[in-house]
Amino acid sequence: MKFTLATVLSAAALASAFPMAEPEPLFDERQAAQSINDAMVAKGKKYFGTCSDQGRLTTGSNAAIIKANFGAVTPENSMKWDSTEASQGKFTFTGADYLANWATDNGKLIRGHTTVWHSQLPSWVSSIRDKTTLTTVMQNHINTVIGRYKGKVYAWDVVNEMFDEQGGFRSSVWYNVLGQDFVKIAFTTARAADPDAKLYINDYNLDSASAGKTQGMIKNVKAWVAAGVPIDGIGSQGHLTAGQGANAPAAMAALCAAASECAMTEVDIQNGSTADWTNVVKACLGATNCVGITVWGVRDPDSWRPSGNPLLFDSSYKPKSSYNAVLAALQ
Ligand code: 9MR
Repeated sequence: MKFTLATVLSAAALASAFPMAEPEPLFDERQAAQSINDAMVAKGKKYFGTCSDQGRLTTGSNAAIIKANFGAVTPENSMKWDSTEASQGKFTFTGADYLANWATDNGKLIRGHTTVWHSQLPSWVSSIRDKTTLTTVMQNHINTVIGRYKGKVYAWDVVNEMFDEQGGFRSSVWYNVLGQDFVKIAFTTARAADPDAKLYINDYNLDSASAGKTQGMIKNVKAWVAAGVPIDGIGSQGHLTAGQGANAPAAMAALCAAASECAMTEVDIQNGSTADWTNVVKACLGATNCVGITVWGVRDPDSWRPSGNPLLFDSSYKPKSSYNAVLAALQ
């Protein structure tokens, strides 16, 4: 067809009458020069991952980017207690199944997140005051959620964010009602529910080796493991601010020495420099039992804290200098 002014004008009229939805990518475009997951695996690690969920995976270029550049996904919210068991005994797995099926169909590892946490916890759980009831509720939740994905999940964050900033135990329904026994109950139940999954204790602000919280994690994990609690790994979330990358290698060295394996599980860096990102990569490469790094999202505006552009892709889904710094540090 020959384009005349009339055809162009009528196309414009059509477009304004029927505004198009955001176009889906037609093919798995290669958004970045090279996959950071491939580079990570070439270094002997298991994955370079990110978090996602159904809403993101069906929007823009997220799915294409994850397919091409990442090797593992963590459900950002869909496997949490308030998503899976909002009312007692009534389990819903729509979002969780979507994420798990997407990962399986696309050959991505899954980091399950998370079963025992004080946050995103329905009030029917946090108001329980009886030990036996709370134990049964916890066991049933772990059995049902971890059991559903048995054999499909590489690692589970079984217990999340249980320490306070001094390295003591955070006040939560779990600790207040059950004492530190809740850790043993959670991990033994999780082990039985999926014997092949690596079981993690996960926390934030473990970003310097000398911090009280880091030392509390190390001391307690050593004691629990010595007492037979089946903890396989320590997860350091890694929600960092500019400059904090410098402490990451020593922090990971200390944490990784306390468990069979370790990982950086939710990394983002507000106003992170390329040096910060290089140091994060060095932190995992430097610990032989660090199995992988997960960043907490794909694109800056989709981060839980978008100010400070903390991720590896910009609002146009273009890889940033942070992505290229990660790639360079892996080469
Ligand atoms: O990124 C998650 C955000 O979408 C949720 O609103 C928020 C609710 O608590 O949880 C965010 O993810 C958190 C993760 O599950 C645990 N560590 C801290 C993360 C950032 O808050």
